Amino acid sequence: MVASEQTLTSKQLTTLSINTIRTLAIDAVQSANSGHPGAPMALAPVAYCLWQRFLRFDPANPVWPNRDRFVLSNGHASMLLYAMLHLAEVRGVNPEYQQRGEFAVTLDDIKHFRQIDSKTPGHPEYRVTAGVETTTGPLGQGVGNSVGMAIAAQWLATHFNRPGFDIFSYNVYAFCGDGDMMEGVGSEAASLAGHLKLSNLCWIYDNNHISLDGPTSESFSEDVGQRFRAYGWNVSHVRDANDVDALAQAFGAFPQNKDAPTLIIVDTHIGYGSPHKHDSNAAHGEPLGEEEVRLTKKAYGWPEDAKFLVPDGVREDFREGIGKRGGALYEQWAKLFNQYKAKYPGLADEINRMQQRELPDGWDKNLPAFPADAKGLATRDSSGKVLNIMAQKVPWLVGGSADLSTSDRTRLKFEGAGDFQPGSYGGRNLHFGVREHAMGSALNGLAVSKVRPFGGTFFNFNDYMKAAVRLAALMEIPSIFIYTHDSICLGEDGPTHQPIEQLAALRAVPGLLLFRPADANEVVEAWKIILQLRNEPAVLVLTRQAVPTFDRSKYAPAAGTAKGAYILADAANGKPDVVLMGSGSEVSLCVGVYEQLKTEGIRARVVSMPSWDVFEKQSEEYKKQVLPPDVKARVSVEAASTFGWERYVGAKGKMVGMHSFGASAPLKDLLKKFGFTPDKIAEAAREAIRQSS
Ligand SMILES: Cc1ncc(C[n+]2csc(CCOP(=O)(O)OP(=O)(O)O)c2C)c(N)n1
Ligand SMILES: [Mg+2]
Repeated sequence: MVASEQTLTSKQLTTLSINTIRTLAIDAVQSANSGHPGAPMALAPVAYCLWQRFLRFDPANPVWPNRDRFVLSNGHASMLLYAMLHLAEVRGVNPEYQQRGEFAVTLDDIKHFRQIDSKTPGHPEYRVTAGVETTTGPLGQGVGNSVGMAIAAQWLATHFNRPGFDIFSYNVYAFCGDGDMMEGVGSEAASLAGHLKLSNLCWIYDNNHISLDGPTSESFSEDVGQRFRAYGWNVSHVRDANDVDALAQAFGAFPQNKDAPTLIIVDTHIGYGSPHKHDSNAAHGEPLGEEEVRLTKKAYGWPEDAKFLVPDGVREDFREGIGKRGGALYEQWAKLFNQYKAKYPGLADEINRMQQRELPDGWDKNLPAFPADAKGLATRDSSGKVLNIMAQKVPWLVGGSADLSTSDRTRLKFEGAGDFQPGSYGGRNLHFGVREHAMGSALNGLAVSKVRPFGGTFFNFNDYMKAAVRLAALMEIPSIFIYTHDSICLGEDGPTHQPIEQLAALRAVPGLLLFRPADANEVVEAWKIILQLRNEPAVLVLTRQAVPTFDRSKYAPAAGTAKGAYILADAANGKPDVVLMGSGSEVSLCVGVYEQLKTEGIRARVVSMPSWDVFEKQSEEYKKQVLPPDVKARVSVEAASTFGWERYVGAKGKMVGMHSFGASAPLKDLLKKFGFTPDKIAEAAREAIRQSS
């Protein structure tokens, strides 16, 4: 129904705006000849009702720290979000969060849905499009992120709010579908949110009984509402997605619940309005096709030939709704924040630094320098010490473990660190329970909320949360993943717990910075680099067993860690016969062999390589200095898959590494069985020299 603005009742205007969202989605998907129109068509009234009447979001200030967060966890419905961002006239921001006055999503962007370099990629991507709060598409991640966002909101409120100054009071809304409900990470996240009683969290479930393969009755038959009640959620049900008043009632009831998250189950028909809406394939996962586009538009009372039409009155409707309401809310907050700044300058300064991902002054004061020690200590232990010192300087460094904090040393133990639990949302120790995937996803939600998150588990269990680690890299957000028990050297727990290919897998993730420090002082240096990251996630890979602390008066300073790889010990004349290289616990083995070879008159060099990723960023000149091209005799030593070391050892080199899943045994027996002994490594060095000469 398109009529002139003057003649429209408010109900008619609502329908007109909702149908504009729908037809923009239909036209964009048709024009791209790819994408999912069905979910946006069905969810348009739900998004409209939430944004126009409830969402506390100022389109002119999409990075306002106290805005409500909207997450589209069913990211395949991306056109719904793009249509909302366009119609609400949300403004663009650059990576420094400066606003440039332009629109986040123009009509032209919508016409270029899914095209190269557009603001409208196939799935919503954080940092590509202003107003997209997190990257979604891998189902379950968005809802997982939303739990981290809700944790962040509670933590921020408790840390920063003062009487009369509710600086942080925002809610987190996530749209989700059957896929999000079926994915394990969604269930883990829901269970955690229920335990934590995150009453600022509202999921809206698109209950359409269909997923890509067909009706969900083929694969999914539990009572979702009952499941969430059992998790401790408050559950409500809206029987018709087109009943905007019923939706408004459900959204209105959400903030009344003070001690539980809310799930609103909304019954919908995918591809609402299309003539084949009950056909499982129509409007689902593919464009409608020109003929059906016409028929659908006809059913909406739309001009059948109009494309990308935004009828008169629709933009005004959004300006009058979310525009006016959101703008006024922001103005109120800005006034309040000015008074807060005058009264609590220190706290206001913290908020500003967090938004820019800056650190407090003096954040790197009091860092330890570990004295040389042949016995040494486990890098998990030095990391735990450094983390506890740094966390006292950076109040918004918050994190926890997937039930292994006593092992992975992520526990913050200083006075006042506290536990994040219902009723103590200022605590800085998060307890994720045995939920690695939800932990990873929640950490990313915390990171986009500008709280600086870390999370720990055993390295092998990175596999359980890899999808979230990968997304942190894609999103360019500084989540910190701490993994201990980093090799077969963990010992008796055996092959089920011994990581082999994890280093190779994570080194292959673009933009992810992995550090496997060799001793306590490399741990300090790694943490210094990690804490300063703003756009990259980091992985810290740490030992269970003690490793020697090198005598840095004899060997090179640990500051070389900042270059990713550095010459730790060198041939007297700087012209080595052989280069020994490795990371983590195997570097001390290399140093031992270096000393042994010296007594035989063989000049070796030891290169400690805590981070391939950082090393790769160095100049060609530096790289050649560390690994001289004319020295072909090279040996890598790492108690992990050798996959990838070829690039550093070259055709004539040798690789000492793992080719199986390890074994359950005491450390010394494992080292012997798998060849991580000075003799074997020295033998490899001699052979490399022979082969290359
Ligand atoms: C982890 C993951 N697995 C598979 C997919 C592929 N996929 C995209 S949409 C979809 C169907 C999801 O069904 P539902 O959440 O009910 O959304 P609806 O089809 O109802 O819009 C699938 C399987 C995905 N995006 N993410
Ligand atoms: Mg579905």
